[in-house]
Amino acid sequence: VDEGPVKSWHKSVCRYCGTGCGVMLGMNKDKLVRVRGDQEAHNKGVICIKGSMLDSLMKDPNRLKTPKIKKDGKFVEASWEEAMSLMTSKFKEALNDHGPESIGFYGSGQLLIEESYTANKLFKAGFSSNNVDGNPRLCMASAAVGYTQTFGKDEPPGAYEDIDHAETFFLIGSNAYECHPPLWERIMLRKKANKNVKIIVVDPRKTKTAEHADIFLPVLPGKDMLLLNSMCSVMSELELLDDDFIAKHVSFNDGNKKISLEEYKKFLKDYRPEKVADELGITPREIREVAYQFAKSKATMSLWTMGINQRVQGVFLNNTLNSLHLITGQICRPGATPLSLTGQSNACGGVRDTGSLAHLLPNGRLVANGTHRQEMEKLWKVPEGTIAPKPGRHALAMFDGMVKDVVKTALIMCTNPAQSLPNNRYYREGMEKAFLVVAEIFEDTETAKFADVLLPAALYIEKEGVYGQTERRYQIIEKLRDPVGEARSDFDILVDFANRMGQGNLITYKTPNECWDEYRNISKASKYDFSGITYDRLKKERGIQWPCPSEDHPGTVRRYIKGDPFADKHVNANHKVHFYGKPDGRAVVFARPYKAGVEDVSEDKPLFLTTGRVISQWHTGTMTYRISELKHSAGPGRFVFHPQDAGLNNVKKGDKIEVESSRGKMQGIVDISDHETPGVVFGAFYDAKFLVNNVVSDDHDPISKEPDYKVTAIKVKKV
Ligand code: MGD
Ligand code: SF4
Repeated sequence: VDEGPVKSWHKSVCRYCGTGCGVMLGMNKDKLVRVRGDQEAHNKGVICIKGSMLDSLMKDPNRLKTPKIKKDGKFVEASWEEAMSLMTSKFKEALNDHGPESIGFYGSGQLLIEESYTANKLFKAGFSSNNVDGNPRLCMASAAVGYTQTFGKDEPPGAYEDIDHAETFFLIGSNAYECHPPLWERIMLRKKANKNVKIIVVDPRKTKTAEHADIFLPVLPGKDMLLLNSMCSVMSELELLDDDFIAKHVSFNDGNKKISLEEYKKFLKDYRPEKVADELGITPREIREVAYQFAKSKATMSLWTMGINQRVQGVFLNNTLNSLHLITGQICRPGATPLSLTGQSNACGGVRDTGSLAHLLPNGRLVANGTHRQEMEKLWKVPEGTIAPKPGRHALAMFDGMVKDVVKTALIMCTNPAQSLPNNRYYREGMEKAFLVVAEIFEDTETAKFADVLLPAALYIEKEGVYGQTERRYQIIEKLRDPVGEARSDFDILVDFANRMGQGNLITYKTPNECWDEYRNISKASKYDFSGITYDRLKKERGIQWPCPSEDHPGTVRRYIKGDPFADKHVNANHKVHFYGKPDGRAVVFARPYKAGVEDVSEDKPLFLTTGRVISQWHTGTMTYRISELKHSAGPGRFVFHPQDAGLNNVKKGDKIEVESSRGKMQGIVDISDHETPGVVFGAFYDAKFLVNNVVSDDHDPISKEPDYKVTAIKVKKV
């Protein structure tokens, strides 16, 4: 439908992924009619196919427009008054009868910062319930814990700008070509501009990213710890360590206590390439080559995402990636840095920075730390002892609590766990049992089906607030039109809910801007200080990177060096780096052993199943799978085999098969592609008719509690 010419252009941010692309939105009155990349933003005008079709999303006629309440198994329209009263009475009932641990909030890295901040404050300081978690647990938790353990602070030291300076790119567990296309384009531009640039890709799949690599290491799923430790061991053996950097800025730890450099080197001996290469499925020579390139390059940048985070050893992998940079001094210089790419638009700013996970409090504080609780109680002006000392339930534990009838009532916002959680059938039992309030933009999502109360949410430019992406950059989305029907922003829903629950004295702000001002002032009391980032500035500038302690501060591109307000007073010509997250100013290199996964192939289950995204689809497809061009581009969900495995299993394209894992069975259709590697079957999770998470294991990292979506052992049979 042609909705007419553009009458005005507005700068905004794409709502989908953590690249956080700046977009220009062409409006005709209240209609979004054109989208293009913002030339002045960090992405320099480049956007991907999903972002370029944001106008189609906003045009969708099938939005949820009124609240609904489930009666006798069917949804019936209700007024906001009826829906909110029922929600309030159910939460009050659970709190009175069963206490704070019987309620929960399950949020999203796509909610605005003001929304996650409000939910977190309301539940932790209003209801004394730490059962606040969300989908970033499935996505970024291992990276967040990894940074915190290594540097003492979450969020990366470097930035996208480092891409323009790097000489070696080490991409591990990242399919940037499909999942962060503008960043991939920036890497390719850098390669074109400098003939010395080398791209190393480590991935069990021969992805489009891998196709462009100078060196591609197709390691077997679940084994990367062997590779990273082996690279460290080569660096140690060949004396590629940066002794000066180590002496000034690094300490070593075995997970329990400090150890010496010599002890660390001894630990690495078990990982000599000759000892581990076979198990990795590559050669010792390849490991040596990659280690040498990493250490000797003028500037090495590591980029990773879910292939590393969504793993039972996710935290150890993150620690060790950081360690590779620390022992070689490939850090805190332009182009030399670790940079974990974020999955969602606001997982960093919205959830990690606001502390909206079960074990966190705002700006890097921990629930389990008494001083941190007291600090937040003071800042939030609630009596000492209000915040419960025990971390709440992480994502899987929250839904497990529903299965076990311990979590009785929950609010789910901006996420679709009935499709996105692993071992899906099990957690759906919990969704069936608990009283669920679901705020959604569409009625037909898998999770909406389990709602007892369904609330219509405003989408994207129907509301206002801030997103914070991968590189600590905060950017604003301005409201450009009213919500459809009776929809309300998640922020308005939360503020209304707070008032109805008698928490009007806690949630005193009424607008996102007032909420932002409270939060940015609170940030002053931390090393995240972004008090200088006002709505006014965000409306004029193309995002600002924190720390940013005053309104005339330009923001901080790289942390821990000159220019970072918290490092400034500690650095000088002789001592250029200061890791202020640690009391001794030293980042920690951990000796982290490899542990064989529970999910390994065997005679009974001879194939690995790995899962993830495709370029044209966003997560569970609720928004992108209804846009015909994007749906057509992705096609229906399939089990994708390498031709060799297809032959061995006697299946061909289009065949119906049954896949069985330790978690259950499901049927699906076969596709064949030589982008897969022998032994590995791929399944994307965007298609609700192909619920791959029915067979994906819910084993998770014991520290970050992030599930391992990447390694499930399966067997297949034709049906
Ligand atoms: P989304 O599709 O992003 O998936 O999983 P989910 O968060 O469950 O869900 C967002 C929902 O919010 C949609 O239903 C959308 O319609 C709704 N929505 C959109 N805008 C708004 C709004 O403004 N307000 C409200 N209230 N609702 C809105 C993502 C999760 O999936 C993540 S983060 C990861 S990293 C995991 N990855 C993964 C994987 O790699 N493999 C497999 N097999 N499963 C995975 N699941 C995880
Ligand atoms: Fe949007 Fe991500 Fe695509 Fe950029 S890369 S346009 S942020 S989906």
